[in-house]
Order: sequence, then C-alpha cells, then structure tokens
Amino acid sequence: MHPDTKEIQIVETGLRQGAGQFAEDVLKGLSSKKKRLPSRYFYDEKGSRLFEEIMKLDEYYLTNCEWDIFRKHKQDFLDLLQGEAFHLVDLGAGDAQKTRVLLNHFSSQNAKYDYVPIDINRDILEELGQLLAEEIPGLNTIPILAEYFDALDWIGKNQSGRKLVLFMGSNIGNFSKAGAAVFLTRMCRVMNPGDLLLIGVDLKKDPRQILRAYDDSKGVTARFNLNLLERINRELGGDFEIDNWRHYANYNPINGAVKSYLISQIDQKVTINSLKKTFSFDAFEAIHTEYSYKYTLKEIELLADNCGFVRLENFVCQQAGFVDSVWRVRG
Ligand code: AVJ
Repeated sequence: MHPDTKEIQIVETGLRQGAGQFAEDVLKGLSSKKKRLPSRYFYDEKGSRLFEEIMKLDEYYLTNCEWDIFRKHKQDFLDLLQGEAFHLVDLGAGDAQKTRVLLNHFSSQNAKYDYVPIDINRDILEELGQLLAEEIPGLNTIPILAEYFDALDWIGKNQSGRKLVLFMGSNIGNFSKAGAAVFLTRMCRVMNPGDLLLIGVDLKKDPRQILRAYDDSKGVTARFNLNLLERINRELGGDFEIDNWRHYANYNPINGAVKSYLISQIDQKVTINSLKKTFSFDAFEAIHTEYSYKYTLKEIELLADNCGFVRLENFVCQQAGFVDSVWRVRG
C-alpha cells in the first residue's frame, strides 16, 4: 500500500462467495437437465473489467442513457430529500462512475448525507473508497462487502434515518419477474416509510436495438459471457476449451426477457477437478447464463405498487427508452 493511502474500513456481512459456494452452484447448474450457470459469477476481476468495457459501447445504450438522466436530474433527486439528512445507499456500486455524478453534485450543494456503497468485490470497494477519499475529501463513505439481501438486512438493523437507495443500471433485470417482486418486497421491508428507492429499468423497445446491446459487434459481450467458463477453469480446475463455445443471446418481446447462452459447438466432455466430475455436452447444447428483463412503464408502476411502494416520479431517457423511477415506501 502506498504510504499515504488511507485505510478504508469495510463492513463485511454474511458473504458466502467462497470457492465453496461457487463450486456448489456450478455443480447444481451443470447437473440439471436444462444446464445453467448463475449470472452473479460473471463479476470476477476479469469479468468486472469486461463489464466496464461493455458500458462504454454505443450499442449498450443503457449506461449512456442513465448517465444522461443523472446529469440532467441530479438536483431533482436532491430536491426529493427536502433538505433532510440521508444515507445514499448504492446497491452494486462497482466503480460508482454514475453515482459520482450525484456525489459531486450533492457535496457541492453541502447536502447532509453519507455514502454507503455495497458490492461483492472487495478490491472494487477498496479502490472506490480510496478514490472517493481523494476526489471528495469531506464525504463519509461506509462501504459494505455483501450480497444485496445481507446488506439490506444490515442496513435495516444498523442505520436509522432517511435513505435514498440506488438500484441502477437495470440490475433488476437479472431477476425473473417473480423474483424481482420478491426482492423488492424484501427491500421495502428493510426500508422505513418515507425512504426512497431510485431504480433504473431498461424499457421494452425495438427488439433489434435490444438484441444489439447483448450481442455487440466488437464481441465484448461474448467475451464477458465466455469468461464464466474461464473462471471455472481458473478457480475450480475446469478444462473448458473456450474455442468450442459460442455466445448466443435472444430477446422475447412478449415477456421482455433477453436470455444469454453459451452454446457447445461440438460433442464434448469437460472435467472440473474440484468437483471431481465430468460433464457431457451434445453439439449445440446450451448453458443458460443470464436473464436481462425489460419492462414497460405500466409494468414498473404495477411492480412498485405490488411491492409496497408509491411511484413518485419517472425520469425517462426518451431517445433510447430507459427510466430511473423514484419510489417512496408507503407509510
Ligand atoms: C449489469 C445486469 C444490468 O443485464 O444488462 C450486460 C449485465 N449482460 N451485457 C445487463 C450484462 C450482458 C447487465 N446488468
């Protein structure tokens, strides 16, 4: 560590991200009849960097849209707190690129708040703490190393006072529609009446535009998806031959689901040492790796209502169809 870097205190709660959990989930997913791997394992060191690259692609319009919304409405977000002190809770903070637009603005306006970034990657949280200590010296940052649910439980028990919870980037899309309702209902329970949730959701739009975002011309998304197999090789001693696999994404305009897959190009067997198992794949058999659900504004309205929230305001990026919707916990 550099001599004058500041030691960042990280709160750690309930993380079960060890190799044990990864192994267990891979075993379960590859042993099931319809093979699958959970998308939460995309984000190791390499995967997190690849996702940052995806966010810079024009074809991946989601990030640029949300960025525009934040720049345009940062004061509107602050106005929603009506001058009260608050905790700015950032679920899945990552490098907080977009959040920093808000942090810089809130701090320049002397807002009374502290910043609570939550992530499952310790290195990323440390880098973020370091960076913020330099960029916004007066800011009180309390990083939490945890899964969403564990973090929410911790916040419910340890932090009183008003909260503005950020759940950006259409991360809600990774949940099934039923799963999203369960998650948001639970989130609502650990929030207090009057607390706010700012949720970024990708909207249903021209199916071709959606598909291009998940099958970009530079193949970054393909590498992001394939990295899941590389991670199994690295961490669990797998012998996946990456060239024998292809990324494939499709979009179902009825239910709004983008589904991403890895397709076996040939009949093949793969051994994973730490599982002491060999898996067989037929030619063109698929492993399902991710859902990225899209919503209509009406569906978002219903979701808020079903989960215990009142929708306060929608900040919409018109040209590309993305919304940051602000909800208040029903009192
Ligand atoms: C970070 C979950 C919002 O689903 O759009 C990007 C991840 N997957 N390209 C998304 C992702 C493929 C992304 N989320």
